[in-house]
Amino acid sequence: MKFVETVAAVASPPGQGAVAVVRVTGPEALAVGGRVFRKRGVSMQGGVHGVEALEPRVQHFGQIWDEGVLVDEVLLTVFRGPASFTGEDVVEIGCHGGGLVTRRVLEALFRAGAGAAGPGEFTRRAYLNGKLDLTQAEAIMDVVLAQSDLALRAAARQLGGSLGERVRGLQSELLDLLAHLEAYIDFPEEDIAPETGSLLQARMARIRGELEKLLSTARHGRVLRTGVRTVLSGAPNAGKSSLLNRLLGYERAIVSPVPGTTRDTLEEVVMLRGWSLRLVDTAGLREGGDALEQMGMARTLVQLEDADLILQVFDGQQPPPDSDATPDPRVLRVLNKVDLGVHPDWAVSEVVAVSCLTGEGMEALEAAIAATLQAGLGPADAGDEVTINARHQDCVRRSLAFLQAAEEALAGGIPPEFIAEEMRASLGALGEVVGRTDNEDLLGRIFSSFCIGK
Ligand SMILES: Nc1nc2c(ncn2[C@@H]2O[C@H](COP(=O)(O)OP(=O)(O)OP(=O)(O)O)[C@@H](O)[C@H]2O)c(=O)[nH]1
Ligand SMILES: [Mg+2]
Repeated sequence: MKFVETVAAVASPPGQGAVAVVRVTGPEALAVGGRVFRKRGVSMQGGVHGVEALEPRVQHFGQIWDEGVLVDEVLLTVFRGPASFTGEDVVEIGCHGGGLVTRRVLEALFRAGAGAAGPGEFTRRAYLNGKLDLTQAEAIMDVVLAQSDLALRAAARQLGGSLGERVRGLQSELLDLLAHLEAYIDFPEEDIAPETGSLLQARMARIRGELEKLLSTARHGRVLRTGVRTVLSGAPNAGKSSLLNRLLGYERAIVSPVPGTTRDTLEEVVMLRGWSLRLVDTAGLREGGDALEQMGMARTLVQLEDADLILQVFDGQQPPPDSDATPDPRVLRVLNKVDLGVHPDWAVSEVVAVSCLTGEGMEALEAAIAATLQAGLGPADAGDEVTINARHQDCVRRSLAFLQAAEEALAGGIPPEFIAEEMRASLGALGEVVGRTDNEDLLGRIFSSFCIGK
């Protein structure tokens, strides 16, 4: 894939800093760089050759000039394609990190022939030039946006290609299976390795299991990317807002002895034992209440549906509620106001007892939250575990559905060409995860493993 245009953009964030980075990529990158850069101790007549001749992957100290005016002293690095991030020739300029000076360097590059790069264009070029697969391209954004150590570690692993490898492994197994099926279709009379239907079935089931495993990481993936949706629920006045404030460490929500204080939901993010929690304070649920409170309660119910974790807050002075609905693994029961004493009907072993007033029990609550998350989402820092995002989830779901259809077709004695059709669709959907599906690949495999030319 060749891009005609050479483009430039500022790669560092806006605002002031010690340094900023301006990047140029494309076939003319070295020429463009050469028009604005003067290496220290080398005369200006160098021009294009001045940068062309520079040793790549080494920082060179020099100056940026624009229309005869000195703009800044910079460090310039040349990367020659394909050994660069984008796969094209790249020039990176580290200039001083001011808004104006950075803009001037960029303008100098524009005047020297570069166009403006679109959003994500460097990564897009890297992907289209085969430097990254789609999961790695996505991981770059995950690394940038990571809010917790765990999220960062997961993103870094994905950037390293862990998810891509796993998907390619499954693609390869599917291709193998497909190749066997194709051989049945094309040469039914040929004496190919007698794969029995049940053997094929077993291999399909194994791949299906792997796809299901991959799919099950979606929830953890979402939690890592956007935080654990943690909803504080409970009767009015139980102390939900007080607990939110305690966990945050400052008075964010209004707390009052009037039941029905919280009307609208309120969200804040807090880090807790490596997990990023998106805490949602809600309006307490009760019968009645005015119209506003009713609207608040409706919002509470929506929040409860989407929750990853529910901190159900009770007032320890009140007796436990009679009936308990079917236990929900997302729920952690928190008995609040223990400083005022606890009603004798509470089985204190089944709740985490705290006081939002004194802070008593907060350590135990944090430990219980971490343990609940661990139980529901698997170990937070699961070794080389991959986690998929919403897009991958969609692809894997479709892939799985086609594979299941193939399994059913096989079990139902449907002719192999129909089974192969489903398999190909399954493979296609899976391929969308990494962004490449390769028909050449399939052909190559059929030819090599079945010696068709003989
Ligand atoms: N003694 C004592 N009082 C508490 C504790 N936690 C909360 N309170 C008090 O209980 C009352 C209600 O607290 P809130 O945090 O507003 O309760 P809420 O669950 O958010 O109530 P709504 O928003 O009305 O649903 C306030 O007067 C708090 O000061 C506690 O641990 N001990
Ligand atoms: Mg409240």
